[in-house]
Amino acid sequence: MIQTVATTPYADQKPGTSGLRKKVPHFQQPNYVQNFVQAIFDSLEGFAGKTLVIGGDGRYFNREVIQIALKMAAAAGFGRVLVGRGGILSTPAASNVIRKNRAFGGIILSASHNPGGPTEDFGIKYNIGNGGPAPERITEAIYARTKEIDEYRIVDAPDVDLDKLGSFDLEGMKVEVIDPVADYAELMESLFDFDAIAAMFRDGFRMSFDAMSAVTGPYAQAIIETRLGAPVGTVRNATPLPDFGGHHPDPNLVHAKELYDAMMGADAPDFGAASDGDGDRNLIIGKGIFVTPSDSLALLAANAHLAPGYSGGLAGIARSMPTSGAADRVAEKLGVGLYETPTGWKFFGNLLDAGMATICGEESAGTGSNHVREKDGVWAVLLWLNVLAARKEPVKDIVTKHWAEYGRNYYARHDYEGIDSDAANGLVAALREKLKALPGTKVGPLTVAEADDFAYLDPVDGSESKHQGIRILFEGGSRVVFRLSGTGTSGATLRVYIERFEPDPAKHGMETAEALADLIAAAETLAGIRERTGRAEPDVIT
Ligand code: VG1
Ligand code: CO
Repeated sequence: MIQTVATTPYADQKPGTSGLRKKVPHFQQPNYVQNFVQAIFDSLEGFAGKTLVIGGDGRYFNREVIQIALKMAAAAGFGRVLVGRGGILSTPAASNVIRKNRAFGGIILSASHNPGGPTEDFGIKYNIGNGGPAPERITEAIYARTKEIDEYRIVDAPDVDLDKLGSFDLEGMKVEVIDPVADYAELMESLFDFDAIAAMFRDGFRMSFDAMSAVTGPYAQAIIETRLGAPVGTVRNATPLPDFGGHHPDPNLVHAKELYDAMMGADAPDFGAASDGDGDRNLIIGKGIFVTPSDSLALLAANAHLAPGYSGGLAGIARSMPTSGAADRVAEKLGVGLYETPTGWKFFGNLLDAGMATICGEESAGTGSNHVREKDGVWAVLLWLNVLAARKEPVKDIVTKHWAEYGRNYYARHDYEGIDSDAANGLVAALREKLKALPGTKVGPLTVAEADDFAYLDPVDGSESKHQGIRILFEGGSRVVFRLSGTGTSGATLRVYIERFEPDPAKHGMETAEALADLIAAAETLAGIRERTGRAEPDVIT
């Protein structure tokens, strides 16, 4: 029986960089979830009788929202929903399920790298039929709809048992509870040389994968331990927990510090990796060397041909604007296109669909390819393993040789979290105002060459996205980028991206902070971070 329930709009359901993210108690307000889910369905056309995919990263509130979404999908007229057992699907696995089953779209429940638990974060996002995040045109339609919604529809039925594989009827809609790992593991096996990687493990190669008590545990165990034969225990924190064990499932040097320390120790394994809450990010650390995500993108692009799935070469490389230019020189050498997009995976979808790019990446530990339409943490780790198995060299040697060949991009991101929103907006507005006057100005030893507010014109569909970050480029190719996060849930987060290109191999051994010191000082001078936000230091440096 379909019930139509009257509701009133919430004013704050604007999707950010990756869906709608709020604190759990915020989502628990009456009809907050129902309004947003109905707004998604109201913004779509032609899905009657078609398939929807639903899954999440297992965080607190996941199961409750899945039941609501299932009952609303049935009321909306979907013919079938595929849902991961236990409500679990990593973001890249969900993308794969959508593509493989030619589903109409999918709803992914996650706040990614943000903490989980009763007072922490939750999120909902919609993915389209290509398996990728909805483009801005759709997220804007959803937001517009949330502002005028006055009713939602839901079937009156008992909850679906999410822990039993199989097919169930939900008021005329078929619900299939599927194994969340099987299809994904099969896809990985089709891309990489599992025999070579397994042989490397048999020869004593040691690895540590930290799943951070988040969604990748079951994926990494099934693939790395079971299929590739790495010793049991290679995957740590492998059970997805609703609160991620109280940790912040963000694979960076701050939140994965234990792994980092282990990798810098005398008895370090050969290779360390971690993933985030929903499994789309990756952290790569070799024995004694952290690989920045921007370098990892460049290295993977340069070596991808060593994996069977990419032996035919790359069509092109895409990176988000704040990501370092390391990949640009790889693209140049390969003679393929390099595309610079705004932050967020949704901007890669068109390039991948059009066959213009094969590998994409972001400085925020996201790397992926045309195998799905999301960034993919486990995929990046497996591609690294494939490269290591083929080259039979330590990570450190591979990285330093890469720098010697292409030059090194020293890179850091400074995050100022939970700052006052007005102060953050004021800082960006002030920078925007002086952009025109900046070229030619001296800031310490540096001279500004160009300054702009990044805008993107999608080469495939002609859509335009403005105000995607303030770029200040200095003579000699260094730069500082300022932008506000679109994924935070309290106050504002200012991200300052700092990059310096160093072609001379004799100067590749510096500490990053030392190499970037002039730029860090220039960022402060130009933006007045301390004065405007009251913060003397960033909260997180990655
Ligand atoms: C951040 C990252 C961005 C990433 C996004 C979603 O966005 O900077 O590169 O695509 O998170 O990743 P923002 O707007 O906070 O800078 V995830 O793993 O949170 O889905
Ligand atoms: Co994520």
